[in-house]
Amino acid sequence: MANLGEMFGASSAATFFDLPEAGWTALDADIVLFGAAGATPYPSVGFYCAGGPQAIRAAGLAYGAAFAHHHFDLGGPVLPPGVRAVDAGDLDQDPADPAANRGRIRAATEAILAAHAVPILVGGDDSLPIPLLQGLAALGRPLTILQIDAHIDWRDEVGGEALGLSSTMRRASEMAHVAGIVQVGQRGLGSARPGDVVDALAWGVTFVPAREVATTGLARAIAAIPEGADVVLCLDVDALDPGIMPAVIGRTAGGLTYWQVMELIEGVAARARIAAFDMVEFMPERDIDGQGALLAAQLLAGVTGIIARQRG
Ligand SMILES: [Mn+2]
Repeated sequence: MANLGEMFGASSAATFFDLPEAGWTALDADIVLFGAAGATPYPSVGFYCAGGPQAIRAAGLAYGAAFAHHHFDLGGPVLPPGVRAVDAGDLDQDPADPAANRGRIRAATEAILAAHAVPILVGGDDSLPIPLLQGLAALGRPLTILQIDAHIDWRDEVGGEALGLSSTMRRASEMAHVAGIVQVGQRGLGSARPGDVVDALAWGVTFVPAREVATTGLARAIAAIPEGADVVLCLDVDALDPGIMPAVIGRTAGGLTYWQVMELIEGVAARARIAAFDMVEFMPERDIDGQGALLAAQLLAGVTGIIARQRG
């Protein structure tokens, strides 16, 4: 079947946007994208987002051939002249060995920081950011997290597992190098109990629910990020409205639009430095006609472009 990528001359979907492949030794780039099928799965669901990185690479095929074209959402090419981005491939994750999975994500993050590049991790489920954030301790600077998600992920444990996808922000709050957390996009019912919200507020989280974004806008969320901070962007794609992002395990109406996510991240990038970005919870089996994968690829390209502009 003909597609846009073929029209522009794309050949394969081996890497994100047909970017150069990179190995883990001698990384030489400004931005390093990599994938992971999972980290710390709950036994009930396993690696349910394992196919995410490959589905998003395949959807990014159209962008690959057009990557040097003018991107109207960025006002120029995704990568300004001289800024290099590479795809280091997927880590070799095993659902039966979560400790080793976390170790590989930490080591990959540290290798990217050692190369003075910005890590972009594509999942995989929302347990991935825990070892990513642990690895980011190597930056040696306090971090502010901007979590964009329908859920707050402040459960202390689920079924005895403290490092799974519902505990990500609580574990982050316990890390000495995490100075602040801003969470945007909450709505409906999720795993959070009333006590989890109390704990998060007591810690100092700023919550900006999806309803506020829809009715009042993004100003309070952007202003909650300290000027000059080092920010980790943690994007769970279920933050987006399921009408445009159906490829998630639990669809909840009332989510964010493409422009709300882009303008939030642009607004943050105008006042702070993006230290890392993760995009998680893309579940190919729930996609509809590839629509969610295209949106995920479009957002990945857009945020890569925003980060690239800080490196140019
Ligand atoms: Mn979520």
